[in-house]
Amino acid sequence: MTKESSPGTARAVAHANIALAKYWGKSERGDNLTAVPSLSLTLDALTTRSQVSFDASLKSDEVILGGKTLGGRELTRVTELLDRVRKAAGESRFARVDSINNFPTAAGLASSASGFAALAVAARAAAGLPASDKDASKLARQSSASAARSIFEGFVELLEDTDSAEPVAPSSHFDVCMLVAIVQQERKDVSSTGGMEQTRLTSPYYRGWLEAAPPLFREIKQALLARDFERLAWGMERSTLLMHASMFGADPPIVYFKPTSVELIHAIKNRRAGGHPEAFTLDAGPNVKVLTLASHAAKTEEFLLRVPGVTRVIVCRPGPRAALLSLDGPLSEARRTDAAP
Ligand code: 2P0
Repeated sequence: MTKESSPGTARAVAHANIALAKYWGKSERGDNLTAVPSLSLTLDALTTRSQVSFDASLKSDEVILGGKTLGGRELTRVTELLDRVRKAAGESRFARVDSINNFPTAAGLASSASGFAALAVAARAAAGLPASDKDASKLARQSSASAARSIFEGFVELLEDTDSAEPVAPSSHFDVCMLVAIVQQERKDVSSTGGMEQTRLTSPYYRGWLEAAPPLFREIKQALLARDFERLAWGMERSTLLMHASMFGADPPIVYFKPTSVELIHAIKNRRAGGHPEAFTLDAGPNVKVLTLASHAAKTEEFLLRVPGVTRVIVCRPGPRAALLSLDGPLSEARRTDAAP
C-alpha cells in the first residue's frame, strides 16, 4: 500500500512528571525554550495514552481527549505539534488524535507534560520518523516545556535555553514516592503559559526568581545524586515557594493556593520537624504533592487522607520512560511494545 492510501497509525504512553526544581518563565530566545533549568521526577501512576492516525480522508486534524472533541487553543496546540511532524516527515495528511488521561486534566497535575510527550512519540512514529529521544523531547518541549522531561524515566533535567531534556538518574536511583493530594479536580483559572507571561511582564520578583533558580537547581541536583533527602526537601520547598512568590508579585496576582494547600504546607513542615521524611511541592494549581521515602509512603498517605479538604491521594513511584504501545485492542488497555520510541 502507498503512504497516501494507508493511514499511518501509532500509539504511545507517557507519564506525568513533577518538578523538584521548578521551571517558571520562557526564554527571550522564543521557541518555548525555558528561562531557568528544571529537574523532575517522572511518576508511574499518572499516564496519558495517545493514538495518532494520519488519514487521507480527513479534511482537518481531529483531536479527542477523554472522549471530548477539542477546539480553540487546545486544538491549535496539538495541530501545531502535528504541523512540525508533517514538515519533518514530508507528510501531507491530517491526523485523528485520541488521548486518554488516567487523572484529572489541567488541575496542576502535569497533564500537558504527559499529554504532549505521548503525542510527540505517537505522532513521530505514525509519520514514520525514526525513534529518537532527543527529537521527541524537543518536539514535546516546543508545545509544553515540561513535556520534554516526560520522555525519560526517573529523574530528568531540562536546562535553560536547551532543546531537549536529559536523564539525570534512573527510577531505581532513589527509593522515593510522590503522593498527590487532590484538593481540587476542576480545571485551573490561569493556564501555566498565561501565568508565566503575566509574571514575567508584571512581577518585580520575577528577576529575583531568575537569579535564584539556577543555583537552587544545582543544589537540588547534588542532593538528589547524593540521595540526601533533607537537602532535597529543603531545595524543593524553596524552589516551590520562590516560584509562587514571583507569581504573588504579578499584577493581577496569581494565587494557585487554596486553604487546604496552605494547611498542608504548615502540616508537612511540622511533620518534618517531628521526624517524618516528607516535603511539599505545588505547581500551577492547588493540589499538593508530598515527596517521601518509599518506606514511609503508607504513613504519609494515612495522614493526607485524614486532612479535611483532601478528596483523594494518588501514590506515585518513580516512573518509566515514554514508549510505543501495541495497536491491539482498546487504547485504554494497550500494552507497551519493546521498541523504544
Ligand atoms: C514545572 N510547571 O517545572 C513547572 C512548575 C508548572 C509549575 O512546567 O502551559 O506544562 O503546557 O506551556 O510547560 C507547567 O508548564 O506549561 C510547568 P504549558 P508547562 O513543571
